[in-house]
Amino acid sequence: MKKITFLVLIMATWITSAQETFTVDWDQSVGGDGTFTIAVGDTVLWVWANGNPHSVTSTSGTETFDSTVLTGMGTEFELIFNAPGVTNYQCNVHSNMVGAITVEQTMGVDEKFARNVQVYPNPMENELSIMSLYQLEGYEIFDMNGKKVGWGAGDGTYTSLNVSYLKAGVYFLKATSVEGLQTTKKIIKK
Ligand SMILES: [Cu+2]
Repeated sequence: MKKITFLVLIMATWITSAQETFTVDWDQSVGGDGTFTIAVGDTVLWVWANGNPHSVTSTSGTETFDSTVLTGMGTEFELIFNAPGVTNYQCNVHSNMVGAITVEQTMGVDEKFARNVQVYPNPMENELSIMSLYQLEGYEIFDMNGKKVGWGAGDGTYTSLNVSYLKAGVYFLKATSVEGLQTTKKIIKK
């Protein structure tokens, strides 16, 4: 009986530690990229990143929520996603601030990192943006032959880089999180 209790405790601890909180800087620069994939039990925390009025309002899907329109830099709206499914949401003030939260039953941390690194525009011209749900430590760019042709430090969850020096072609961008998680995305220079 004691052994079983102990096991249940370990399981409970493990499940708890797998749950994470992700912070989204919520302002007009988000554009259409407030889109993430998380696991059941994870929390999304939207933080007003400028002094304009914003809302976090569901429009369709699994969950229904509305922060109402709030004003004030640093204002927070937090939600725990406990059901698998997809929920679309928007800011009721700025029609370009939209996103979707996909909630999976279970997801390993490596997969969660990989699925939440977005690079755009792709194909790119002179600038490339990397958006990540995790804080980025840095990035590296490799050409088709595996030669490293660019690298730099990450800038939190939103990193913007100048890629004007790259010739037209196919490249691979390797992103590394502060925790050491890595993922590689194919990028194309026009
Ligand atoms: Cu807004």
